Amino acid sequence: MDKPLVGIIMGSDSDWSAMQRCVETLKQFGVAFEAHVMSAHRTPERAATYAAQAEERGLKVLICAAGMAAHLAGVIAGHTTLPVIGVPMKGGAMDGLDALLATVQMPGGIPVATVALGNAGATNAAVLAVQMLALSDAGLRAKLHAQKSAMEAKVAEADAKLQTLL
Ligand code: RP5
Repeated sequence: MDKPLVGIIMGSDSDWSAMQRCVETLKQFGVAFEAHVMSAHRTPERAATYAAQAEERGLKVLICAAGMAAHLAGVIAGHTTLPVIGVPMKGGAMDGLDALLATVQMPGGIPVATVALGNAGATNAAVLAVQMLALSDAGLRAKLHAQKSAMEAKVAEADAKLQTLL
């Protein structure tokens, strides 16, 4: 396996059902990654050490998924200069609105690129990470263009099918 370029962290294994989409998407693009469960609250030292060592270990982008009081992405961002993508997870009393606000509302100077809640966010975090890596990788850029064309073709096909039903 190639050296991982993307580090995925989940606050809990209960985040996996959404975050498997992130893993699947990175696999589709052939991007090497690693994935771990660690928590800003339950394993704060482990999370801080992971973030502090990520750059020297060769990681380029970190993706952090957490729900409820979702501090994971922000804490990780506080310990690294690598770009951090935050994925708010659905669930809890507010079904993810709490996680969305906790992830996105970072103080100036410590950005977390926050994507959509839940399943769509898990996919989009992977695509955004690929877009970042593609800035210096022509092969990945070509794959992104191909993905866009495939999506376009799928919508055109759906539209054509709809016309036959009218
Ligand atoms: C967060 O709390 C996790 O990221 C998860 O989304 C949520 C609930 O965690 P569990 O109680 O299911 O482990 O820290």
